Amino acid sequence: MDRRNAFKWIAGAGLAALPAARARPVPQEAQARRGLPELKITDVKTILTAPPGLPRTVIVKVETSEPGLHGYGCATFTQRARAVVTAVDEFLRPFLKGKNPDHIEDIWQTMYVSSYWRNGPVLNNAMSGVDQALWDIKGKRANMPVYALLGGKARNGADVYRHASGSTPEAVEEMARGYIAEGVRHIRIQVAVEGNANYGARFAGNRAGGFLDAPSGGAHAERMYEPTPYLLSVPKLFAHMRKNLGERIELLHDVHERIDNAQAMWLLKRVEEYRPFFIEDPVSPEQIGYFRHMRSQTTTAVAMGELFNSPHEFTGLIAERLIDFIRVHISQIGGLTPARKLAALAEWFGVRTAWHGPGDTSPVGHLANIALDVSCYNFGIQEGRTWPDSVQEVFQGCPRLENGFFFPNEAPGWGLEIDEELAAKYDVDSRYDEPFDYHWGTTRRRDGSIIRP
Ligand code: GCO
Ligand code: MG
Repeated sequence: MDRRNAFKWIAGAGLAALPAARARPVPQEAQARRGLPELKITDVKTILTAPPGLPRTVIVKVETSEPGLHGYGCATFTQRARAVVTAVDEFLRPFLKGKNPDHIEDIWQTMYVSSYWRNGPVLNNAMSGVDQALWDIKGKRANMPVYALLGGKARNGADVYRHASGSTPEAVEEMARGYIAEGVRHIRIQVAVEGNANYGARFAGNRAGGFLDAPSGGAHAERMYEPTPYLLSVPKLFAHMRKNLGERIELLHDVHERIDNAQAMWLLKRVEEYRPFFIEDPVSPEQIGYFRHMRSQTTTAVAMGELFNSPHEFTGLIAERLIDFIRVHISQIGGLTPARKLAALAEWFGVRTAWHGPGDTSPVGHLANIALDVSCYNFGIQEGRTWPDSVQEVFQGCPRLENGFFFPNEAPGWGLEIDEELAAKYDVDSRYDEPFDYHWGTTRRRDGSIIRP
């Protein structure tokens, strides 16, 4: 057989073999063999609530064909909560009804590409709500907490950092000492600057950020921010805290991307001597190309990523080892399914996790953070908080914070139940005078130009 004929023969044989191979169906996972009934998703609902202590909060509830078996997931994109509700109620609900909730990976992949355009915050949060609810269901079905499904505990609890802020370094110190007395070992420090609406601390009417006050309104009117006074205040704050708290406490700081690249570099170098645990979001996501330069200039550890939506934003930073902590907001990237992959990717490159855990992450979202914290070897730190009774009555099973550690619930799934009637009583309209949080992007420089964000 010459070469051309041999090729024809191989190609022919291949073609002949194909129809038979195609005709054989790939066997579906046989649930029955494991003694489990085949499940169906019967409904997908949203719970939009704002009990005092939480901003506009969106939870997805997935119900199944097994009576009483349901799951909850965090879909809280508080600034645009109602857009997420619409995406879940009007798109995902009909899309998912009848699907088998056991196939979490397949459902995630299907949701991910089903709009063709992807990686936006609204759809990602909607997907997260469903995804986390499916993990909750899976855990209940397996009679295990979610962390156990992820491989079990690699540590007993997750070290937490708390926020200390104030109008002077002394006030920040006092607040920090309160947390230290409770056993906390990691403190994020933010100090206000008079006349400057910088992030994380207030000074006599100068507010920063968006959702914190409710009802919103007039208080947002004037917010002026200049980078230089802020910049100069940070090393002084670190110096004060190190001098007074010593070396046993870890200190963190969030820049919140309000400065330019050169200022960020100056700051990272200037605070090196105080050994920050990390400096967060030194530049905006638009400037991720700058991390290579920062890396070559400073030993200060950098955390980045709460604003990331897409793998295109973080895979390069991790693979090039340009950041120390990945600080993604789990619902913002689409839920637990992509987050556990991100954690695994980061592990191989020595990047540690510091999942975003602010006030606008629901207790369900915090439980998802903690499930990863305790089960992933490359855990770094968890942003933590506690919840007032008004929240704990709605979200029964909020994570326990003790001695500076967050602990997962031991009950199956997330180990959390929601009082839906009570949730409905804390309706968003009665707490807020506007349907959305419009107050990000309202901080301006002296000359009137907008500050990011
Ligand atoms: C942090 C944050 C948050 C965000 C908030 C935006 O905790 O590190 O930067 O407080 O500002 O989540 O909605
Ligand atoms: Mg932050």
